[in-house]
Amino acid sequence: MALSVCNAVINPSFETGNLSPWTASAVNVAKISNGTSAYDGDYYLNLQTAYGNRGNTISQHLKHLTPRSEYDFNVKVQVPSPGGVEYCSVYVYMGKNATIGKIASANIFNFGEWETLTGTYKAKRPQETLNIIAACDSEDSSVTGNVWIDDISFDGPGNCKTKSDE
Ligand SMILES: [Ca+2]
Repeated sequence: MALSVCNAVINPSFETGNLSPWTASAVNVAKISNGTSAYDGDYYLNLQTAYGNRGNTISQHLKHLTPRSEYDFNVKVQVPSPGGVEYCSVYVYMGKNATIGKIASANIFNFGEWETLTGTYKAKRPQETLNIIAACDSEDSSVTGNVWIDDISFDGPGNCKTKSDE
């Protein structure tokens, strides 16, 4: 039997209209928005970055991963408008150590268009935590930015999640 490839992320495009089962690093910084601006479907995540050019993070505990298998990561990101920031960055990593667990990163200098961020990751355990952190850079440390996120995939072999897991 051929192994099927499936997305280990639940609510990958925010089409439930809620953040769950994603969690955010701070209260009220991760808002699900509805509109024609979405890259995929009707909803996307509007993640507000933190003061002082620092980041905010969304995380999801992935299940049913196949250790030692290669996974392909994809996410669509957009900085909708400058709003006083020079650029924003998105950094994706697995687990608690952002250096060891790095999957992908990008600086975003263009505003108002979706960009694709991709990476690969070799699973280490059946369950790992995916983290996506967004930060924006401004000379004014009182400025926060906004990064939109949509259509997240972490595709790998086998052990696809079943409906009962959602
Ligand atoms: Ca969506």
